[in-house]
Amino acid sequence: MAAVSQHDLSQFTTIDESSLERLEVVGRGTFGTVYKARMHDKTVAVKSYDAESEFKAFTVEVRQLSRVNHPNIIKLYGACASEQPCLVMEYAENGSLHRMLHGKPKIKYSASHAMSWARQCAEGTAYLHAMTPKPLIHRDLKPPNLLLVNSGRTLKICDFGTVVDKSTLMTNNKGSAAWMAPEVFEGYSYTEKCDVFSWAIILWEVIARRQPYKEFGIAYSIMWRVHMGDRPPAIKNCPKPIHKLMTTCWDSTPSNRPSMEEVVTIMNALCSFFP
Ligand code: ACK
Repeated sequence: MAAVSQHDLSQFTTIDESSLERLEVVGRGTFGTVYKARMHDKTVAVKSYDAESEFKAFTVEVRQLSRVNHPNIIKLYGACASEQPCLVMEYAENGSLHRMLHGKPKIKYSASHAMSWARQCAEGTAYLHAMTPKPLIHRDLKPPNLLLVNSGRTLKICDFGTVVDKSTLMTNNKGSAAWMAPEVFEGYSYTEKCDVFSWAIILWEVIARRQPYKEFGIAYSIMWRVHMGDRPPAIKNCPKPIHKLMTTCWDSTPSNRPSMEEVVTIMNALCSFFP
């Protein structure tokens, strides 16, 4: 792979590969392999980009992550500009929300935890959408990209390889079918409202404790069903305001969905009922 030039990394802290001691692989993101590592006295996560095809995602991820600073977004410490580029970020000791929701053995959690994760995801995303001069759109919000720290209480959005600013014309299929807004895979240009759609599926998932559309199988059948108007089934005993929020946020028409800022306001009010 072509080495990343110092020019590409000029705005970020560059980290010398020799200061990293890789301990174990913890998983694979949409792009790159993630390792647990030591950097001096600190435990960090190192994301290595293995293939030339992932190089663009690396530069996107480093550029976007270095611009953001929010308690619900994973912190970037720096990047290595070596033959095999990598980025060094905060280590999330409690793994992903996906593992928390669907890992084995099943972990019990309360409705207030579920609501708090969804609220924190909304807070981090609303921050991205409020970035100036242009909103940032994550485009791949889903539980594997939501990490947990602080004994699972604090949620942090990661995997910024697909983030774009709003001026970029976006008609390609980034993201993952079950959380993807229909306008994205239908090939229309899309806005930050695509993140609101993904967020609604996440809200359903944390409350239902099920994986969305598991029964539909492959990505194409999910896209077809969502295009035809299918959505995850109503959750038994789900409080009406939560059901209403979910269904408005996954409306087929993006302009009918609330903004992420409005979602945060609604979630703050709803969370007060789940102490
Ligand atoms: O559920 P996990 O262990 O948590 O598996 C996924 C995998 O890598 C692909 O994203 C894990 N992961 C990603 N970034 C980090 C991080 N900063 N700290 C700890 N684990 C991470 C994630």
